Amino acid sequence: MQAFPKEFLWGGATAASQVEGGWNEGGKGLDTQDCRPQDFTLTRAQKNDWHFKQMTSEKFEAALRCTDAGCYPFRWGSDEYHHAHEDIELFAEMGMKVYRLSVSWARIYPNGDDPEPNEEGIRYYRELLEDCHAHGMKVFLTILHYAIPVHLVEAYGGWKSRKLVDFYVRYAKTLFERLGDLVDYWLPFNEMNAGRFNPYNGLGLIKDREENYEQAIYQGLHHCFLASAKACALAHKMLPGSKVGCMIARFCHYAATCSPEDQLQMLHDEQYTNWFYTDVMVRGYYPEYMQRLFRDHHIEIQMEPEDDQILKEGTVDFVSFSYYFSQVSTVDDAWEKTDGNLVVASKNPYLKSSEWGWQEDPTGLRITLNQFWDRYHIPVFVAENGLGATDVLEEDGSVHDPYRIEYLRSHVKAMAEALEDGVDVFGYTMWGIIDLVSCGSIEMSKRYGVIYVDADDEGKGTFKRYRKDSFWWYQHCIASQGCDL
Ligand code: BGP
Repeated sequence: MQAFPKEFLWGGATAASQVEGGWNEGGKGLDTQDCRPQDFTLTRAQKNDWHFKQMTSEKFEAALRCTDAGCYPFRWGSDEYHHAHEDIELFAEMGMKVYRLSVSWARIYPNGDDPEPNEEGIRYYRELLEDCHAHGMKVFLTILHYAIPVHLVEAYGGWKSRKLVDFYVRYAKTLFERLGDLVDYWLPFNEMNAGRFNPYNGLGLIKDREENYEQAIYQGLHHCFLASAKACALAHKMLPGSKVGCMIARFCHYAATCSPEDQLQMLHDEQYTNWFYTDVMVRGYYPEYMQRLFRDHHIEIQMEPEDDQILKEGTVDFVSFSYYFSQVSTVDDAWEKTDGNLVVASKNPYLKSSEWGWQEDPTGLRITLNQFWDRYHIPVFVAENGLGATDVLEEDGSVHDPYRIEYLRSHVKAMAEALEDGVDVFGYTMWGIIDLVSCGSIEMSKRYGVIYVDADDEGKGTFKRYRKDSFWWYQHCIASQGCDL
């Protein structure tokens, strides 16, 4: 197989809320992820039930009152807050070229709207990023990966308030000023389309508090687009030559049949769940097809006269996405369903599914890469890809995870094919390079890492790190430039 280019960025990805822990240390404020509870008595099926995962004001207010870690797994994560140096050393041992991580907004601005940043938080990230560089790794920094300071939800109602744009820009500016010399790639928002498929994670919206939920979602998204564009323009101004990207959770769709209705459904699914978001951030304006959707759903986004210009001036340098599975588009409501990344997906009989029902499809990654490149012709980055599975830590400290190796191998091969197809894909950060709390199912036992963390769903354990078999596989993959898989 053709080698990946020498400068290809092999790496791993995490998010502060899922890996860091230290929820009430170093001056950190409480954020929206710290407030998502788990019920440890539920079965897996119950935990994954959509209704259980939905945030309600009752749950949210209970979380605000809870002053210990309680039943809130994001409050302890994988305790990277106390293991950062050790983790960086393990990443470097693997030969990783880049670490994708996020900053916790509430660690820098505990309430989100504070006039001054929290110096202790800045110090924590400076040391962490310096450590990456000392180990020869580049830094890919996500400015906002879901966790919003709770005060912004309580006082302003989350992203539906335009005030958040200014608070976010102040936060981003602080990062550019104080960490700018240590960051190689910037990502203003993780999975922009989450605002639509998971409005609590993406926008800090709580459904039962909204009179018109759909309206609040698109208004909130508009503010996120503005914030992203402003951050992008500001980074380019403050840090000349800086690279700023956008990201979505990629939902790869296949029409269930060749009936024109299913084909049209596929077109709409692609537009509404994927392209809308990248079209705005790459091209700098709202695509025409969304006007139809807004009209049909009586959505009126409040925009200011300067907004067109803001979007136009804040377009990105590269496009990135998370990719885990593909799904089927159909007009048949009775079509069999399965789980997907915070969504319910239609089942594809040609694919096998993970333990959590996500349909594994490496070819979909090749298709996705081709589609992004064809559509935008700007560099493409695979910001997340990986397999959540149950792993077993053996007595001798080993973890045998051939299923993960197989998943990663097939997806790296698909990426190699896309390179051959002519796609300018410049990096790959495997998701959950180290075990962390699952975003969707709020549990540790859905493990993604090539590094095992000895902690259970309730946060009990030593938090000691162990190399899984996939650790050695990835090390070899990187060393051989993806040639020997
Ligand atoms: C993406 C998120 C991540 C991550 C991943 C896996 O949507 O950006 O935060 O968690 O999905 O999802 P899960 O943890 O639900 O298995």
